[in-house]
Amino acid sequence: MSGSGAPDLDLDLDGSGLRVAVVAASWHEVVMDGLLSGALRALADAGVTDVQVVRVPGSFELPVAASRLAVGADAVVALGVVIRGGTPHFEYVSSAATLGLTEASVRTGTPIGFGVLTCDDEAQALDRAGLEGSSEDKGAEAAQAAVATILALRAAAAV
Ligand code: DLZ
Repeated sequence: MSGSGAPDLDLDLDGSGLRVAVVAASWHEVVMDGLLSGALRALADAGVTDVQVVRVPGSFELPVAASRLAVGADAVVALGVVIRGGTPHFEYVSSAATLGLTEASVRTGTPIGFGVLTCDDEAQALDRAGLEGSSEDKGAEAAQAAVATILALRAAAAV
């Protein structure tokens, strides 16, 4: 999956007054630092001032934390990095995070921005982490997606 075709969500986002929770895993520290910084920068750029950051051990723990936080927040941003190793663990952790976050979002009705990188190696993850030299900023994109979705739902009077 490539980043080409991604929309410019940051142009007109007005997230003032929103409560946003950011749940971030802790594996792969340098990449996570980039994702978290990108998400916080994007939220600040959108005028979101009520931001709660919760760190969990790994990406497997993201869904339960996002699910709880979704109850008291307008939107949630979930951040993690899963890097393929030599065992099937990658598939289990990646799909648990993906399916769990989808389920949490649909069940609670709270948008959850998906900022979980699933990469073959660390170089791929660094290239998407919003760090100096990265070509993509997936933490920022996930935050913008979460804010854009709750704003779209509010504009449609769906929430
Ligand atoms: C165990 C594990 C492994 C092997 N790799 C990663 C990873 O690349 N990224 C990540 O976020 N978490 C990893 N974990 C930890 C699991 O997500 C989880 O924290 C543990 O299995 C404990 O429940």
